[in-house]
Amino acid sequence: MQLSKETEKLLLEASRPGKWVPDEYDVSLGDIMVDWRQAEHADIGIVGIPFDTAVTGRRGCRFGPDSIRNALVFSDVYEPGLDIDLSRDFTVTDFGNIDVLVTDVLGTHARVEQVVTEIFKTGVTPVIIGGDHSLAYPDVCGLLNSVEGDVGVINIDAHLDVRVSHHGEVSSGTPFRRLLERAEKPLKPQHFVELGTNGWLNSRYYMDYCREMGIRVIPCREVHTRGIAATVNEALERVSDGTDAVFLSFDIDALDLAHVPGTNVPGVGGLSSHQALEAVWMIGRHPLCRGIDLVEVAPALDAAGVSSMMASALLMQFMGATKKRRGG
Ligand SMILES: [Mn+2]
Repeated sequence: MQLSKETEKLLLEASRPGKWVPDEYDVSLGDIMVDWRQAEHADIGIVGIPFDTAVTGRRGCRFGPDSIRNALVFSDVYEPGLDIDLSRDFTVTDFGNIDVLVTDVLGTHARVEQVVTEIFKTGVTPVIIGGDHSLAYPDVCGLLNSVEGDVGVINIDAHLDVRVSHHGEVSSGTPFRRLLERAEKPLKPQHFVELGTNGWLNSRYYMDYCREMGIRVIPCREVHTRGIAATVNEALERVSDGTDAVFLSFDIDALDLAHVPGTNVPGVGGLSSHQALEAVWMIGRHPLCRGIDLVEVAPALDAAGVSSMMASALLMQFMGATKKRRGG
């Protein structure tokens, strides 16, 4: 595969941890990864964005990509419940981490948009590891740049992330408003679903904004009441109606704080691990699904590394779903 020389310069090599248990029958993700420069094609392209400068509260998710990658490479490539084996007829590569500008949010977004656009154009399904949620803006722009028509987005998140701004600044609370109000090729409100909104963590002002725009918000309470399958199916129907591609933005704080303590604002009453895995499995298998970003894992705020392990499991689930989507 080839990226332009300018884009290649924006990618830094990620470190590769070694193997723990050398059981020849145990195949982990690290064993099957290929070098994208040598591969003709890949189904999945991992890319990290070590950037948390747009977080307004507790920072630390700039260390998410390497921590999650560390859990990912040790994950076995087979899941008995799904009966999916990623080591067969499936190619995973790692583009490394994007070379961010630590004190420059918009400059970093421009770099991310450039890299992600090119990755989408190769036909690879990107697995983007954040980093803070401001990055959903350049991630979705990358998809918008690479398809003719409209794009649908499901945001699984405890928060709405449609803030006006913090002092006029771009932040981890503003990405979806920026996409909805962007001058050129905006995200259409009817193609956007917020799922998992929960806790005493959101303002009525922003809920009213979503209602007035015609955005479907499925609060986590409704997910618990109606069930994950019914609510995710509804979300998929909406975001795929009249669009060419679907993107999943997954803020780890959508999970209950009992499952994920390692994030800026952990939420009470959030999704369980099982619900989150099922949601990713359903969305990743949809014929229009083109990629995922998983954001806001802050290892320094974590307990025993469980949040990174959870994030890794969700991304493995997404890869399994991608294999299924591609006929594997
Ligand atoms: Mn968020």
